[in-house]
Amino acid sequence: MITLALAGKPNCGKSTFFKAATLANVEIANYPFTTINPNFGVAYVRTPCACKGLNISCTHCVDGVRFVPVNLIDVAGLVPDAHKGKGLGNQFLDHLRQADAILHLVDASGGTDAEGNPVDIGSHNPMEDVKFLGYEMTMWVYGILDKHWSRISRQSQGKGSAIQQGIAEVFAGLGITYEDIRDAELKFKIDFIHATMEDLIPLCAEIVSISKPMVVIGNKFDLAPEELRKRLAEAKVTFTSAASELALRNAAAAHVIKYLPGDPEFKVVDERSLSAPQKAGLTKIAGLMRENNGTGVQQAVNHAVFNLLDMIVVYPVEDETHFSNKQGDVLPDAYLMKKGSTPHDLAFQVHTEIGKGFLYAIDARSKMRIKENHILKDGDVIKIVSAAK
Ligand SMILES: Nc1nc2c(ncn2[C@@H]2O[C@H](COP(=O)(O)OP(=O)(O)OP(=O)(O)O)[C@@H](O)[C@H]2O)c(=O)[nH]1
Ligand SMILES: [Mg+2]
Repeated sequence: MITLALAGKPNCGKSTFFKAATLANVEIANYPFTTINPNFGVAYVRTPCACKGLNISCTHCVDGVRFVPVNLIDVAGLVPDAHKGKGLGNQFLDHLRQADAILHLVDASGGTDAEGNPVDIGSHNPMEDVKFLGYEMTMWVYGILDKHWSRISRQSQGKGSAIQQGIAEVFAGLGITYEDIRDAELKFKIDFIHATMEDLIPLCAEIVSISKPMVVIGNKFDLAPEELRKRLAEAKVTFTSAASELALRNAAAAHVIKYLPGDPEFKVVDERSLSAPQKAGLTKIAGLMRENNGTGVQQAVNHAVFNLLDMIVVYPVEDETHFSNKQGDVLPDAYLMKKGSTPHDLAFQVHTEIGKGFLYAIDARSKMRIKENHILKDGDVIKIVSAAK
């Protein structure tokens, strides 16, 4: 399953975002380093369910909206110079090893200083926070490489290719390959035989950018002064109000409103049941959603999965006539797959044995047999025919 991680300075709203996206009960507070141990949970990407276009009814979506699970991790806050031991240091960045992409939250309201302490709204420039995480992650990778460097150089016996191989092995867990290291060598003109650790910093930055695609999100949009919104928007930062999303999800769970994560608006179920403060709170959130086309939380998760990670949603079925499994359950599974995946890749994702025994696939919409190397499209409903039972 895809894993996304929330990272950023303390107090920018990571745990609030996490709680809104997963409805897990985690601690949220207006001071830095509330979270120390990471929180792990399940969030969802939102996609139109394939049943919509097929005119069939399915029990795995809500009014044609399908939610596909992804893992979400909320880690401790990181401050500038964490790699030198500031704040809690950067040890916990190890929790990001398993993340496929990172949602970097900044406090768009300018109400959190460089160390994560609450300050007056607008008194800190969040643009300063946009760049630092990439640098701290680079220095985290650098620290890992530093630990292995003398062994790698010693064992390479002066052979550049052995050094590249050694570095690739250290970062294999991050999905880094020998070719990635060779490309970086050419790109940054690194002489591995004579390189000092300093010379390897651009390589470390490259390892971060290959292995951890990142999107910057301006949270606390609800409090953000116009000027800061403008500056962040110019830097292509998208906005969220995690606190608003959390309020909406709680209100929806209590049946006070009708709202699906990612909806641009919500509907109050019964106006008369609301207290005056509830009404005022919801009115404020409604205004904010009109400005931002929603609270931004679901949009951020979707952006990470569909744009940063280039995923599509594919539905494997066993019975192509009824778009179901053998028990008649319609569209029982929705899989996130990398763009460019083939039916054979899907077969492996369903089960290794199904993949090994793969014979051919059928496009359930057209009922046509499709080639093994056919490229799957978002929303495809596919029957795999495999020699495996
Ligand atoms: N107004 C507003 N407040 C928010 C929003 N998101 C979070 N907060 C508040 O910001 C404070 C910090 O929130 P947390 O979610 O604990 O922040 P964090 O990034 O997890 O902090 P650490 O665990 O200390 O790193 C809390 O008082 C939240 O209620 C938001 O979108 N709008
Ligand atoms: Mg936290």
